[in-house]
Parts: sequence; C-alpha cells; structure tokens
Amino acid sequence: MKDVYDGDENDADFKLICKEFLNGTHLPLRISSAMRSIIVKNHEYADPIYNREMDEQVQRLVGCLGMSERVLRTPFPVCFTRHTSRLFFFWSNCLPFALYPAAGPLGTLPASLAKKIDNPSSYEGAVTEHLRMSGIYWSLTALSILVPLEKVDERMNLCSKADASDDTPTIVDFVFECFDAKSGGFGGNKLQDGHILYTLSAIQILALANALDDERMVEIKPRVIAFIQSLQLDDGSFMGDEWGEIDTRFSYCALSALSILGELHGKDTIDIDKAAEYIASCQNFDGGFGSQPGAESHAGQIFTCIGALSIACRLDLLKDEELLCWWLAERQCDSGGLNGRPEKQSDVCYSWWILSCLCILGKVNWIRGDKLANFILKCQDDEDGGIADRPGDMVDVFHTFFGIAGLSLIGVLHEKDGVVQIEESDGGDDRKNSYRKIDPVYALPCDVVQKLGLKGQVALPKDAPVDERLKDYDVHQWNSE
Ligand code: GRG
Repeated sequence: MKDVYDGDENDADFKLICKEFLNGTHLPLRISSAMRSIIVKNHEYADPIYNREMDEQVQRLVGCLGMSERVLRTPFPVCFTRHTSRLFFFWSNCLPFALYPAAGPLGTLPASLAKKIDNPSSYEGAVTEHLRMSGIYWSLTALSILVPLEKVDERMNLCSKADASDDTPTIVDFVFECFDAKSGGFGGNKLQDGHILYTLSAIQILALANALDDERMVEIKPRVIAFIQSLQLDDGSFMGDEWGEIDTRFSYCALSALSILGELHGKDTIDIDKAAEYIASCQNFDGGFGSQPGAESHAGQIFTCIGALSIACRLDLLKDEELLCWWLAERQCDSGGLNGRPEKQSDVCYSWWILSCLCILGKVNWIRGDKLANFILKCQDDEDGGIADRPGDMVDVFHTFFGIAGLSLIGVLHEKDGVVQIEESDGGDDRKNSYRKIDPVYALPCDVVQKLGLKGQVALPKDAPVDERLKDYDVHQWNSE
C-alpha cells in the first residue's frame, strides 16, 4: 500500500482502505462505492445536475473496471490457443469436403450457413455439439412447462418412439450413450469427457422423463456419485472435471445432481457444510455473488449460489439479504428487461436467474412483472415461435427456455391457485392447455420436484406469505426493515 500511496499514513481513508484490503474486500469496487456515497452526501451543496454527471462518470468507471477484470481473469494458456488454432485450421479446411456431396460446388458455402443446429456438419451444429446435453434439457423443460408429459414424449421421442420404424435413438437412449465410462460423468455429447455441467443436465433429463429408475441408471449410479464426489476440494469448492476449473456453477450442479439422485442429505457423499461455507465466502460487499471468492457479482452466479445454499438448506449463511435483493431488483432496465450486472444490456435469460433468486428470497414483487413480461414477449419471433435474448435477435433454445421459465415465475402463465386454463386447444383435440409451474431451485417442473420429494430451503422476510410452489421447503426467516 505504501508503495502506491505517498500521503499521510495516519489519514483515516488510507487506514480504512488498508483494513478493507486485509479483510479481502474487492478494493476497486469498494472505492467506487465510497465515491458514490460521497456524491450522494454532497447533494445539499452542489447543483443536482453536476452531482448526477459525477455519478455517471463513476458508473462508467465501474463499467471499465468490470471489463478490465474480465480480461484479467480470463486464462488463456499458450498451449490452449496453439492447439485451438491448429484444430480450427484443419476443421474449417475439411468442412467443404463434407458439404460438397450434398451441396455441390456453388451451394457449399450458403448450405453450410443454412443447415440447422442438429446437423453435426453445420456451423451451428459444430459449435454447439459439445453442449448438446444442456440443449436437450433447455428445450425439453421449456416444452414440459407448456404441454403435458405424454405430448412431450410424442413430439420429442423422449422415452418412446412415435414411429417404430424410426431408427434414431430416443432422448433417454441418447443420454445413456453420452455416459463417459472413463470419468463416471456424462459428456455434452457422445464420445465426450464427463463434466459436471452435462452430468446435471443428463440427470435433469432423466428426472423429467421419469427414467431415474431405468436399469442403465441403476447400473452406473455408483460411478456417477463417485465422479461428483471426486470433484470436491478440501475448501468445499467443486471442480467442473478433472482439469480443475473451479466455479460456483459447479457447486450448484454437484448439489443439485446428488439431491435429484437422492444421494445428498443424510448420505455422507460430500461435505455439505464445507460446500455451503465455500459458497458463502463468494458473497461480495454489494450483497451479490461471483464465480469465486472476490469475483465480480453476476446474476447468473447469484442463482447458482442461492440455489446451492437452498439445496444444502444453509440459507442461514447469507449476509444482508435485503442488500442482495436490492442488487437483484436494480437489474431491471428501462426496457422492462433485466441485465446480469450494472452497465450491461438486458437479456431474457436474466428473467430466470434473477426472478428465481427473488422467489427464494420472498421478494419477487420488487420487480415490475408486467414490464418484464412485455419485454420477454417482445423477444418472441412471431413466425418461428422461439424467444431471443433481445427484441429482433435470432431465437435459440437457451433463451426460449429461460423466457418461458421467467414468465412462469412472474405468474403470467399461472393463476394464483395453480394452473391457468387458456381457450385455445392444443394439437386439434379439445383438451385445454394447462401449464406446469417451474420450481425456482431445481429448474424443473414443480410436480417432478414434489414427486421426487426433493429438499430445499427458502429465506423469507418476516411475515411474508409462502409461495404455493415453495410450500414443501424449509423456511429460514430474515429481518426486513
Ligand atoms: C439448471 C438452470 C440450471 C442451471 C445449471 C450452469 C448453471 C447451473 C448456471 C449458469 C449460471 C450463469 C453463470 C449464467 C449466466 C449465463 C450468461 C448469459 C452469461 C453471459 O455472461 P456475459 O458476461 O454477459 O457474456 P453479460 O450479460 O454480463 O454481458
């Protein structure tokens, strides 16, 4: 500190900063927050326009700090960039040979762009190939909210085939084909290494398909549990796979996956308390959570931390719930949409990451639900039906799922007492649509969570009513001023 400060060492501000530094606080953000407090206190003496301009400058500084941190914290080992560039060189040079028989000389280039995501030789297919398992979870859950399970099976070949002569595997068969016997986890696609992200997606798909008791699962279950156990480190954190990346996303995935398998509480599979304490150590002074201790608060990471603490039934470890709810509520932009952190654009997916947390914390009403619903609906492509990140952008299954899940949490898809009945019939029969509610902790339809008897916790302010969808969860109370 003394190397960069040549003023009076007894100065109160200098002492405060040294103390914060020793406490492990994120100093640049702490200082910018102090600057904003000074501006607020200054409102009696300075022209309000002048104050507002100063505040805007500090906000821009915070934005720049965030960008620099993202650059700083993105590790790119030289061997990785070298291998990636070689791989892409070969891949992109070989692609025309794969397309040529189907598209001919002139059609090769446009055809490569026009092919759909499920064609592995298309650009979209290739760049999303490694996360196909999560893609299935997003589309399957979105459809499961909108139509009854039998219809999902019919439309997606979930567990059975509509046409017996069809030789493509069902989704459940595909999931088992992605089991990586070497690691004991599921990969994002066939022949890929196991990773905790895709292991959770695979288990969620099996839960949705009511296939957790499938004999193939019974056989590999001990291996899957051992894989998840092997990822926990001594400080309670979780790696994504054997290569050692650590992120609070992986803590959520591990806890959720074990809980869905019925192997978390009372089973001694992992150290739940240490896992929860590690997550609590990722909470920042602004109330939010990052991917690791001291990392910038981000709405996506906050979901993983609140969700994981809820599954661990350790929401008592939360500090300053009200500040956290403020931070989340301040993500609503003029468009009605939510952003993931200050100074960023709104994006449909944050409707889920933020509302699910506010739901668990009993403060969904701190968001203007009508404005958010309008924003989500504006992002829908009228012809294609899917939902994009922002109005006018290209739709995809990720944003379609989180848009529908967000509408469900706002209550647009439901009436107070359960399901809302809409007038249009579905698929030609006279049965009316009844939407399924989504659970904000497990991101699965509530009836699936209830049927499996999954445990969770909500943290509600005193006297707040318990949301119908959270009625089976333990309640931890916090003081709201
Ligand atoms: C079961 C729903 C569910 C999730 C499993 C993987 C996981 C657990 C959670 C991911 C949480 C997360 C980090 C979400 C954020 C995703 C996202 C849109 C990241 C974009 O980051 P930036 O920096 O975007 O590109 P911004 O909006 O900050 O510019």
